[in-house]
Formats: sequence, C-alpha cells, structure tokens
Amino acid sequence: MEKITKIVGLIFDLDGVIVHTDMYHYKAWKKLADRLNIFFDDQINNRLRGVSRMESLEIILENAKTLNPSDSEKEAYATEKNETYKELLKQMTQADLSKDVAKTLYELKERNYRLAIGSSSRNAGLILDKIGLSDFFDAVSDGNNITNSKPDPEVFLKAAEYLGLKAEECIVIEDADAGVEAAHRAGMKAIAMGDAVLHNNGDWNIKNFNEILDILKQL
Ligand code: B16
Ligand code: MG
Repeated sequence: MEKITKIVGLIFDLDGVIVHTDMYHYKAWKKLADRLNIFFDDQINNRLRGVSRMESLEIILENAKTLNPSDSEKEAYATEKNETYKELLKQMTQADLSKDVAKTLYELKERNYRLAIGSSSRNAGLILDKIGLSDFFDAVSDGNNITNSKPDPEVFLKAAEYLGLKAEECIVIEDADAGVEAAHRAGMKAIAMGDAVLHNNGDWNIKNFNEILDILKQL
C-alpha cells in the first residue's frame, strides 16, 4: 500500500500562478524580438514559462540563426529585456493580486499550511513587494538562490528546505509544464493551472485558484 505523507507545505510558482506578470514577460520579449527582427509569438512564449532569463533568450534566438550574437551581446539583450520588463512592472499595484488568490492564500494560512514561493524569477522580491505580499510567505526560493532553473528541481527542493519540510510533505502549484516536471523530479505532487493544464502532466488540474482548498480537503 502507498504510504501517504501528510501535506504541510504548499509551494507556489509566482509568474502565472500568484500574479499575471507572464503577460509583462511576453510584452518585454516581444519588444526585443521585434527590434532584432526575430519571429516571436504566443507559442514560443509558452516555452519560456518557468525558464530562466538567459535560457529564455536562447529559445528566442532559435529563430535568429543568422544573428550569432557573442556572449556579451546576449548579456546585453537579456538586460534590455529585463529593463523593459521592470518598466512594465512599475504599473503593478496591489490590485493586480486577484481577490480569489488573496482570499485563498489567507485561508490556507488560517489552516496552518506552511507557504512558500518557488519561482525562477530574479525579480520575485520586487513583484511580491508590488502586490503587498513581501512579508506573507514563510519562505521564498527564487532565481537569486538557484543555479539551475526549472525543470531542474532545485528551486522547489530549496523552498522545502527553507520551510524545514521534506519534499514529500509539499505540493507545488504551477502554470509551466517545466515547473510540473521540476516538482515531480523533486518528489512533490503538482497542481497544474493555466498553460500547464494543456500538457496534462499535473496530478490535479485547476481553473480557479480556490480549487486548491477542495483538493487539500480530499487528501
Ligand atoms: P526574471 P516563475 C519565471 O517565473 C517566468 O515564468 C519566466 O518566464 C522567466 O523567464 C523567469 O521567471 C525568470 O524571470 O527574468 O524575472 O528573472 O514562473 O518561475 O515564477
Ligand atoms: Mg510560472
């Protein structure tokens, strides 16, 4: 019989799960791609979900075979994209945190779950600050404390470690297929939402954030 471990911790992806900064990533990459005359669309953008900034750039450059940028030019492109992205983030306010997400997060805290962020983003701190959640989570594991981005499990293993929990005591909530794979490689179950639902690799699929509460009740 399968040993059932009690779920104590929840690890949330940030972009595309807690808040829709994914649309700002898209706009910022699109601006760079247009300037460089590189084809970029929604489908390519979906491959960037959960992937680090430099790896995202490499995916975009797959459509620019004749460009051949040097490493320092690539650094400059990534910086240019990040500057546009941060400019777009300036518009964000606490109103960007949906009522559904806010209510569910507070309910989970009330139910004594340990809550963490597991994001590939190096801008996670800035975003959490913008939406008024900088002191909310028990732990934040993000692009600043990892060497390998999703689908590598590092970001989630670090989040569990920061929470003081074993991997199997945690569930991950993700919008990226790469993030679902990272959760599984970390030995965690994954709730898929948004784009990740289409890949059908999650242990559960949800449409609305508050469905997390029902899933946890059934465990
Ligand atoms: P940054 P997540 C990821 O965040 C995004 O999904 C991905 O599109 C982005 O390239 C990555 O963060 C790095 O972001 O450029 O801000 O460091 O979904 O793992 O929360
Ligand atoms: Mg995401």
